[in-house]
Amino acid sequence: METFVIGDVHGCLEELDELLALIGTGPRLVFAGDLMDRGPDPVGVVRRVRELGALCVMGNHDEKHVRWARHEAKRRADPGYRNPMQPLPEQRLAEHAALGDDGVAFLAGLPSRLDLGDSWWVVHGGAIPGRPVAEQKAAALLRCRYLDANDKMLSKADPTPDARHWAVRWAGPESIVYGHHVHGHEPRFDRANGATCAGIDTGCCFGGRLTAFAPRSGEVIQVPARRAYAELREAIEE
Ligand SMILES: [Mn+2]
Repeated sequence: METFVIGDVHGCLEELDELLALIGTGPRLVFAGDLMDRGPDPVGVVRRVRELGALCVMGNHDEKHVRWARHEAKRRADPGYRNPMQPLPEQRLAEHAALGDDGVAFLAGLPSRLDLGDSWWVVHGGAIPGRPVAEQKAAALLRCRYLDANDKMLSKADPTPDARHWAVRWAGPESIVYGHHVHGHEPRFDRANGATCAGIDTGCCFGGRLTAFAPRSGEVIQVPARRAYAELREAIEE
């Protein structure tokens, strides 16, 4: 069976439905995470992914809602407890409420990595070179963008002059499909030692495209965004 991995949907339900129609009902579907935030209907996207029975890895935005729910539950149980997170903007708070306990539980159950077989893995963010994907920490799998000159993960979104994107440094043995980082409107492929990194966040919520990629055949299917729902500049900091 062919597998299509779908990049960061970020609430773009109309574009997702258009993409699903192009893929058809045959292939297995795997989502690269970040279903939530930015686009117009994140809760509808979560509902759609669940209806499809599709696999999905956890994105940093999905994880943020899970973390928020845990802190708020503690605060409800103990009025003296202070939620240490930066307050969610009003719109995201409303979307969080609309997710409900059930939606939050679904997001909380998402794995940080998925093994597709044939030495292909799916993660949301990235991986640190020199360590098997199965042994990577969740912090890297969900959030990695740039590495310093010693291949240490940089926590700052703004790269230092010697920073490299992790996929440029990845030399396998596994091949990895990832989202999280918008390289442009086309998927980006970095290849070394027979391993491939396929970056498939093509910025739909920023007015780019929503991308599906089939690792086995290399097929790419894309749908253009109906409009830009968020600004890329502000998003880099998240
Ligand atoms: Mn992300």
